[in-house]
Amino acid sequence: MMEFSIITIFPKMFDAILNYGITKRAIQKNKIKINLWNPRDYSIYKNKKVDHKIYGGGPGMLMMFLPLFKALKDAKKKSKKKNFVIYLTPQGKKLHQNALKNFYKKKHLIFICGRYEGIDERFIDNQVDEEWSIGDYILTGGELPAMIFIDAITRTLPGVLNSPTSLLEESFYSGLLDYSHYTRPKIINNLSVPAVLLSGNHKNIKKWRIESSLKNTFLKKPELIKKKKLTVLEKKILKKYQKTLKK
Ligand code: 4FM
Repeated sequence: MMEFSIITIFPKMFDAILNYGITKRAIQKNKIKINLWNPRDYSIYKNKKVDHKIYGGGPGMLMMFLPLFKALKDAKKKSKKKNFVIYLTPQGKKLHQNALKNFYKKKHLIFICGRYEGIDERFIDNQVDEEWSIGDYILTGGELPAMIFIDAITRTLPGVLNSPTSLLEESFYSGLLDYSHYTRPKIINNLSVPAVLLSGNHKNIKKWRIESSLKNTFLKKPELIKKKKLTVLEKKILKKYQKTLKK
């Protein structure tokens, strides 16, 4: 079981992963546990204040050290497992499918979700193990990024998915985009499923999927083709496809 603790002033936002889909089932199956800690519950200040103006001036408010620190202390105390503290910020290392390897070995991940203009630097420097980002854009808080991390990590854990995807199989690792997929019905709005996929000929289906994967990559992310060392078969299929484009 992997444990996630989240320090957030908006714990109800996490209903989105607690109550739906595969993350909900992973909780029911004891694959993951999610604990929520609200810094507001730990504020010693008037009206349970957790933020304050920034020293030196300037617009906006910062989250204060003490409510975060007290919430973090309880989050650590409540679990016997070795913890690892992550602050979610656009300044962190960028999340990528490959980076998930860093996390699924950890027993207890603690996510710090900031709001307002940020958090006191002393908390980052002294309480946070690593800073991580979900991408180069600015959100209003770390809650959505925390949910994205938990969702992406959870689906890599053994026994969580119904049809386990070997990590090696996933298109990210092959260096190409996935092939196209179709389901019932065979014809809809006069559009049919490629005949080879209904033929039962597994050798031809395999070839079609390699071509589909190369075609999708060529059309949507051609830079990946240049980066990847193609096999002899892939080169042959790609050349054949590119000839059909010139005609
Ligand atoms: C972070 C807002 C801290 C306020 C944010 C505070 C983000 C990202 C992000 C916004 N986090 N990847 N992009 N956070 O925008 O991880 Cl206090």
